[in-house]
Amino acid sequence: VQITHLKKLGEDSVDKEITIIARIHNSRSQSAKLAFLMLRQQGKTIQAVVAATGDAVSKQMVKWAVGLNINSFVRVTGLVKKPDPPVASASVSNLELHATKIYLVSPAAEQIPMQVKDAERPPPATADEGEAAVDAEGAPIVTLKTRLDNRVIDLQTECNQAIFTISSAVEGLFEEYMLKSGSRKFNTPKLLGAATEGGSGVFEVSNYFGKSAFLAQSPQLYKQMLIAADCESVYEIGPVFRAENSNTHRHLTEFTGLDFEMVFNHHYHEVLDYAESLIVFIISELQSRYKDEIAVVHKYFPRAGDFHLKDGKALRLKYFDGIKLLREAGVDTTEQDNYVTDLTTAQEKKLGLIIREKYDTDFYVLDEFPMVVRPFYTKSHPKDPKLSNSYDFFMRGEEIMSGAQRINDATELEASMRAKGVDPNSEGFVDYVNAFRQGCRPHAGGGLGLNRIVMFFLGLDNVRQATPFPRDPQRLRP
Ligand code: ATP
Ligand code: AMO
Repeated sequence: VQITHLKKLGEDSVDKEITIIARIHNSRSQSAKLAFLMLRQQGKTIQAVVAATGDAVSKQMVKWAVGLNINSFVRVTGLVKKPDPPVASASVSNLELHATKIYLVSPAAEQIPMQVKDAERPPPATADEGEAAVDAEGAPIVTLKTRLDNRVIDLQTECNQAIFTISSAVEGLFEEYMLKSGSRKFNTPKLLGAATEGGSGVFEVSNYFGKSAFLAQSPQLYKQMLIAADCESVYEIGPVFRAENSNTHRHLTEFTGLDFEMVFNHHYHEVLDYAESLIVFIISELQSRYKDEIAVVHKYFPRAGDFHLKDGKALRLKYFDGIKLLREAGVDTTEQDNYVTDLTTAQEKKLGLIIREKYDTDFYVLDEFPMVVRPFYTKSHPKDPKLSNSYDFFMRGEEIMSGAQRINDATELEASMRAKGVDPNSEGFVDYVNAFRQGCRPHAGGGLGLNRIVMFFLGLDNVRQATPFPRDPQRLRP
C-alpha cells in the first residue's frame, strides 16, 4: 500500500482512496455505528469518519477504534471527501477521510503525563517555568516547566512543529547566504585546553585523560586563526557553551551559534553591510517562504507575523545615539555616559520600543560601542580610542548578534589582552596570538544566537520555546 502524507493532500485528492500513518489526536463516538477520530501528523489535524454503514467497517471496528488510546499511531485507509460544513476543529478543515481500514501501528500508553491538547492551550502570561495555574475559565494551564519536562510530547504540538520548521529554515538560510557569497564552513574544536574568551564562565571537563579540558564559549579564536590561515571568509554552525548562572528568558547554557568571519578591503563596514544583508535575507525569506508556519505560531504567540523590517534594511545608529534616545525618554543613562556598563536588558528593551515608535522598525544595529564593554580582540575606533569598531544587532529590542573588527596585529593584541587582564603567553592564548605574527589581513565578523533569532522573530516569550531540548542552570534533562 502506498502511504501518503497529510501535507500532500489537496482539493485534487477528493474522492481518491489514500492511506496515512498518523496519531489519534482525539476521538469521540456518536453512536454504536459512528465515530470520529481526529488524526494528527506533524501538528496538522484531519478528521476521519469511521462509520459502520457499508461492508467495509463493522460495529466492532467502530468500538475498537474509539477505544484506542489517545496519541497512538494508526494506519488509516479511506476515501478523501469534502465535508460540508468544513470541520472547524481540524487544521485541515476542507477535507476529511472516510475510513475503510484502520490498523494500530504503535500504541501510546494510557496515561501519558501531559497530552498534546493540554500543551496546545495558550501559555501562561508569565513565561517563567512556574507552578501549575488555571486560566480564566478555570482550566488547568500546563506550565512551561511541565511542557519542557515532557518535551517529546510537547514538541508534537502544531505550534512547536511550526517553530522548529522555522528554526531549521533560519539555519538553512544562514548557510545558503554564506555559501552563495563564497564562504566556507568549518567545524572548530569544542574541547579546549584552557578557558578562553573570558567574560562569561566556562565549563570544565574534569576527566580529559588526567587533565582538565574546557568547553568552547565561542569559536572566536579559531575563526580568526582561520582568517590568519588565508581562509578569507569562514562560517560555523555549532554548539556554544556558557557557564553563566543566568536564569533569564533569553540565556541558555548551551545554544547554537551561527558564526562568521571575513577579511575586508577598506573598512569594517563592508562586513557590517554583509551581516545586515544576511539578516535581511533570513527575515525576508522567512516571511515569503514560511507564511503558513508563521500563521500557525501566530495563533499561540500573537506577535508572530508582525515583525517589522522597514524598507527592507536595518536602522543603523551609533551606540551613543541610542543612549541619547534613552536619555531623551527620561531613562537614567549615567553609567553608560560614564563608560561604566553596557546597556542593561531593561534599557535595550526600552530602546526597542522607542525605535519601533519613532522609526517604525523591529530591526536595528548599534555601532561603535565603547571599548570597555567589548572583549579584548576588538579593534578600537581609529579616531577615538574610547570607542570601538564593533556592533550589536537587535530584533524587537533584544540582542541577536554581536560582532566587530578584530585586532590583526600581534603586538597590539598582546597589549589589549594585558589591559583586560588576559595573559597572552598562557596556554590557551599563545597559539592564537602567534597566528598573527606572520601578518593577517584586517578582518571582522560576528556571532548570532540561532535560538534568539527564532525567539525574537516570532515574538516568543522565552528562548527555551525556541530550543528543542534546552539547557539552563536548572535543566540538564530531557
Ligand atoms: P546578552 O548581552 O544578550 O545578555 P551576554 O552573554 O553578553 O548576552 P551579559 O551581557 O552578561 O550577557 O548580560 C546581559 C543581560 O542579561 C544583563 O543586563 C542582565 O539583565 C541579564 N543577565 C545576565 N546574567 C543574569 C543573571 N544571573 N540573572 C539575571 N539576569 C542576568
Ligand atoms: P556574544 O557573547 O555576544 O558574542 O554572543 C553572540 C550571540 O550569541 C547569543 N547568545 C546567547 N544565546 C542564548 N543563551 C546565551 N547565554 C547567549 N549568550 C549569547 C546572542 C549573542 O548576540 N565572539 C562573539 C561574537 C563575535 O564577535 O563574532 C560572541 O560570542 O544572540
